[in-house]
Amino acid sequence: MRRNEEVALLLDNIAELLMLKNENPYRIRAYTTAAQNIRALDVDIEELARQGRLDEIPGVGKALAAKIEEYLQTGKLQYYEELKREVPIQAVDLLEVPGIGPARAYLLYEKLGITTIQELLQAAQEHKLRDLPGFGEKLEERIAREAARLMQRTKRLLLGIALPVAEDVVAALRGIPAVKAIDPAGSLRRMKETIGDIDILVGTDDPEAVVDAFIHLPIVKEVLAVGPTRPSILTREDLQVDLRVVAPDEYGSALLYFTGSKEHNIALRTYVQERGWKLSEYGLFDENGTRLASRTEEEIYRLLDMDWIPPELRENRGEIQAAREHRLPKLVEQQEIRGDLHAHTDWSDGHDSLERMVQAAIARGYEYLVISDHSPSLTVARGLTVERLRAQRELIRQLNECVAPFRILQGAEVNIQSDGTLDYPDEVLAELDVVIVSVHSAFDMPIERMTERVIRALANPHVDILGHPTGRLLNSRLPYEIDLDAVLDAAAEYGVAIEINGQPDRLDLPDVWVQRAINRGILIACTSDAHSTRQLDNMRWSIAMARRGWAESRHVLNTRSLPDLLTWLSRQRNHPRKQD
Ligand code: DGT
Ligand code: CA
Ligand code: CA
Ligand code: ZN
Repeated sequence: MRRNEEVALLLDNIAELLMLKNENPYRIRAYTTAAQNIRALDVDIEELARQGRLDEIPGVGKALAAKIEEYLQTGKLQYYEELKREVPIQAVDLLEVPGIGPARAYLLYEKLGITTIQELLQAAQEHKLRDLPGFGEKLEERIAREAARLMQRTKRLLLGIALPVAEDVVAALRGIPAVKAIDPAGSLRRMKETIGDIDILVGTDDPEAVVDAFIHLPIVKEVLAVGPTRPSILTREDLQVDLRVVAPDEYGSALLYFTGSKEHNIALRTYVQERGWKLSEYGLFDENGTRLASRTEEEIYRLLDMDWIPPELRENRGEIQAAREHRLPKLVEQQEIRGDLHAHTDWSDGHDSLERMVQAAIARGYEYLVISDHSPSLTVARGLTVERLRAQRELIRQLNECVAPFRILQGAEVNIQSDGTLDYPDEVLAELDVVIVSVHSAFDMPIERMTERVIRALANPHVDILGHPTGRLLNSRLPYEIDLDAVLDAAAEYGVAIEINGQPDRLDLPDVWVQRAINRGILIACTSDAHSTRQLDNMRWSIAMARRGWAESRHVLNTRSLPDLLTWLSRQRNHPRKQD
């Protein structure tokens, strides 16, 4: 009976849309009547559909039966999608919220200007809905609940939030004797920028002991499922964690399968089938069904004459071919990073003092740290005036005497103004060790102007690094419109490095563009963009994106030693650029 109400709602929505179109009342009633009769059914509508008996429902003729069948099979109804386009409801997204049909969506838009589920949730929480005609307190509460649920469902978790939770679970379970092997799997293991759900794989001969330990972890708020192979919990932070429990001798094939991506799995399986073999979560099998390997991923790849593929590359972007030809990249690793190229202090919008940031960088084993506070036009971030910038330079000079051979470099994160000029005069930029330029304002520009703006900034000979090149904020702001290929061409021509900003909600440059940048010979700057000492650890997420973009150590600027970095910086300043 799972989908009966869903179908009834769909028909109600169609009726309301027809009403808004001033359609014939007779047609409209046909839909509402059918909806009522479906609600009154005491059988599962999917079952009726399977038996071809939908038209036995009172009020459901052949035409309507076909529509219901289309919806049940595809999750979509073409007719409904077209109706939504014809009827002027700005707020079609709201129709996904149970309790809101077209008439109410129309009213919400007319009276309160609401067009998104987020705005709806906010209005409900602020009790703005209860006084609308036909709403009331009860409906307002229901809408708040349903909107919150939908928001949860559509939002993906940031890697930087999900992975630490998963690692806590893994660490807690690793101590249990029954656990023979355990790893985060799925998109987490591939270090994707956002995560749909947290998948963890366990190898054990004693599933009951593992499941029991799992559902009694201190982080558990609610147990969602307790099955012996697929238990699932909700953490105190409301994150869902799914455990997959397999036998130790199938651990490798299960890990390969559950790491994905789906696209990688499919491509790999196709390659295996071409050899007449078979690959599943239970193992690699030959043409006679004999199991050839299943215990480790390495064995499976080896039997396929492939190198082991790092999870970050398993996106079917050429890694299978490369593994067969033994030319996978040797991906950059965090230990190879010699310093951080982008960090803020309490001189602008950071939380910690310059001294503490430096101590924290030294504690991480770095050789250098670039202090890059904001420039003056970013007033919300207390951007540094030229005088304060020079005062900071003096402080850095003094500190450098105490911390040598560690080296503090003075940089700045300089705003690219809307015309592509920079927020400090050239003679001030010339005093800085490192100049990062970023767009922090006027995001809403036609693509040609935005592209010209950024390219013009890169043409300034003092510029070393382009900061967060797309401007996206995961889950909240789309990238601005920009021709990134043209920007990368300019960066390659001018010798400017491109940042992978490690803030968990930025991860900007995105991974696919990293690959395109390094193919053009552009150097990547892996940065934390730390605004506190702890955030220096954002470097991990930046490296993850570099790896997903196939970057090796030689592609990353800050794997260089201090002297090599200084050499690059001085050459960079003399790199020929177009003057305008
Ligand atoms: P997510 O959770 O949306 O961030 O992405 P994944 O990659 O973690 O996907 P998920 O959680 O649906 O499934 C985990 C892994 O299981 C996935 O990466 C590969 C494998 N898998 C899931 N569904 C399929 C499928 O239909 N075919 C194949 N070949 N593999 C699948
Ligand atoms: Ca997943
Ligand atoms: Ca999953
Ligand atoms: Zn910054």
